Amino acid sequence: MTITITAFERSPDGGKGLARDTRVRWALEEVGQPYAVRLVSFQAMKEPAHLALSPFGQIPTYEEGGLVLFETGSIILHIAERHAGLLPDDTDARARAITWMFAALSTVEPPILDLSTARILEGDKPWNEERLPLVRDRVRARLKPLSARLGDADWLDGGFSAGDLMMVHVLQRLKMSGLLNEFANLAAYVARAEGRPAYQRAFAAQLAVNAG
Ligand code: GTB
Repeated sequence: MTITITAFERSPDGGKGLARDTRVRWALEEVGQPYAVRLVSFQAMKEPAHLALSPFGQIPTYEEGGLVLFETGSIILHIAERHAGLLPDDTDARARAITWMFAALSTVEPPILDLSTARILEGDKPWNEERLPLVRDRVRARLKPLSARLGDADWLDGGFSAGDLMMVHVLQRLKMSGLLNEFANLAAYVARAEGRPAYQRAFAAQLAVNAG
């Protein structure tokens, strides 16, 4: 059955791979599933046809036969559960990998999003200079234990999993901030994941849409 995802017609990052369709493209590449992409404009995302797929008017969405999903956590879990390559066979190891997906989305990503908001949307506010260091410290408060847990391992729990995919895509958003480089093993972890052929294919596919 054909898989169709949606992505920005033109991503605000100009093809750095930070928009969330990249993590879904990456998951599909890891499991070797072909997919089609429907590009949507910011205006079309808020119109009824897209709102029927994504109640919040966001990308990415995922369609497969009669199934429609939104939320990258759900989409990637769906992909990982149906195709080999992103979750271990052992049930306990599988549960731990899924736990890392949730950790990425509900514990690590929120302060990183706060930092993006503080830098991009609130940069001109008179209180921003005072607030920014506090927001950066809240990101560090997540990176420090993550770095300690990863230690010198390649991946968070055994082999590469959907948990690593999600965590790496969340961490990539920190590159411009300099915070990732404060934790050498996390910077190396992100670079290691970016070296995966599946990531390279996903990155190139989104760049082909957004470059130029
Ligand atoms: N929780 C949802 C999920 O994980 O699927 C969040 C989805 C989401 O935030 N989608 C964004 C969106 O559609 C695009 S990815 N925004 C439009 C809207 O809400 O109206 C977020 C994103 C956008 C741009 C960059 N960038 O340019 O660097 C990075 C990330």
